[in-house]
Amino acid sequence: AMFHDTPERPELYQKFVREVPAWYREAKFGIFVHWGAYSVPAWAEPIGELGTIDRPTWFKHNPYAEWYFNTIRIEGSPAGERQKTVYGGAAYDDFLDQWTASEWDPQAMVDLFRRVGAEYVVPTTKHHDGITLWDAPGTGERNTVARGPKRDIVGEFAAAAREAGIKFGVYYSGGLDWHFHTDDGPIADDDTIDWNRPVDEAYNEYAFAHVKDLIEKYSPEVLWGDIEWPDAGKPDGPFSFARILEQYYSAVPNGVVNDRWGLTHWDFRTSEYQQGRDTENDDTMWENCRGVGFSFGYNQVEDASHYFDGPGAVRHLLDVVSRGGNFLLNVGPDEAGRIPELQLRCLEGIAAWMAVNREFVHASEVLDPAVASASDEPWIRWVAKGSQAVAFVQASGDVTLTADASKLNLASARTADGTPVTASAVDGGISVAVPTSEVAGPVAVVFDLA
Ligand code: FUL
Repeated sequence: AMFHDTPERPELYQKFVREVPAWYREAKFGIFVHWGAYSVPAWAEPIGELGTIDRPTWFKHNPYAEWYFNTIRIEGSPAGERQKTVYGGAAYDDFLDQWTASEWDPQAMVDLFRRVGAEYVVPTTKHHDGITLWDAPGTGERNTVARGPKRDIVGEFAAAAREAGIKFGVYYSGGLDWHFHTDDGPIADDDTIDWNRPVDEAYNEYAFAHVKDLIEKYSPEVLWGDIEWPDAGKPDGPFSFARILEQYYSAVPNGVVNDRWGLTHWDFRTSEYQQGRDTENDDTMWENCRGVGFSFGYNQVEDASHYFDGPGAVRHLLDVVSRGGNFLLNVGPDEAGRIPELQLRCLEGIAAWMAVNREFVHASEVLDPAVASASDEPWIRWVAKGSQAVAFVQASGDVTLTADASKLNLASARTADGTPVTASAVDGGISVAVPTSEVAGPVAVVFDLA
């Protein structure tokens, strides 16, 4: 395989470059889960998508509910005001004890994700608040086994994923840990010195022990790091990230690693909402992530106007897949472990669509642009699946597809269930009579390649 990554990896990490395992390239769709003490207040201002808001405004009015512990410490922030009026200015860690997980059924949750069409699930194991969702070494009582839920949430997710037959990954925030290092105040802008992240040897050994433990206990197929790896762990040494990678790939040969471990190693790049979208053009595999709304952690302020509905989420998935990426859609459960109504409605919409169309998403590939191309009016995205070209069309009636009619077998045109579709060559493409679909969302029009 050819790798033309920008940027160039340091020498120490070059030996880890390898072909991305097929299961991950073919997966196309995964579910992210952000669940934490922040799911108790579950509060943020839904101001918009990451990458579309100026940074000081972003931090002070942060739409990410999982950033609550940071946002409440920003002078004059509405979240800070709310923490005073609703919770009497109580310490953030009180939310750990109020987090019950009382209704959480991990198997039912993961079975739903499987039905939605996800091939992998990636729960947070430690977010920026530093609370671990398993009994992590060195955390004392500040984890979900000793306090709050009193459960090994990571272990229960791993077991449920294996039972459901989908892959299991772990999100781990190595870059930010506001418990380990909070003295310098909150992050209020990008120039808050490198986000005050802990970089020293002691923190590195602490984080190293965590990731080592996650690998040994749960053999995750995805290592999804966030923000950075502590600087002290980047050069070679007994607690370096290189040692973690050696351990990881020998324990989990088909595992994959994302690109948020600083300038070290990655199997795939990441974009988030509108941020980092230039990585989507790399020659490397990439994955876009976002919430159903504007937050990863559950935000009770959001309503239907902020959320994807089922067809909206499906179109986002197809847009990503048609360009060669995977889509990691986040779910934010409430403190009891239920999926809030509007998120559930979105997931059920995706599940209904997938029941008809999944075979054209899973293991599909980017279609040669000489065959056909996408459009927004009407909304059309293409993929290749084996010897077929598939147009996903969000419209019904006579629609013109931008395509080279000589490269497709027009007589073969059909819907997902095999019903014939009338197709004829016209100026600039192919005119097709798209039937009304029984499920909400784009209709698949399938052609054999000529
Ligand atoms: C970001 C984090 O800051 C967000 O809270 C979220 O976890 C997202 C997936 O990554 O960098």
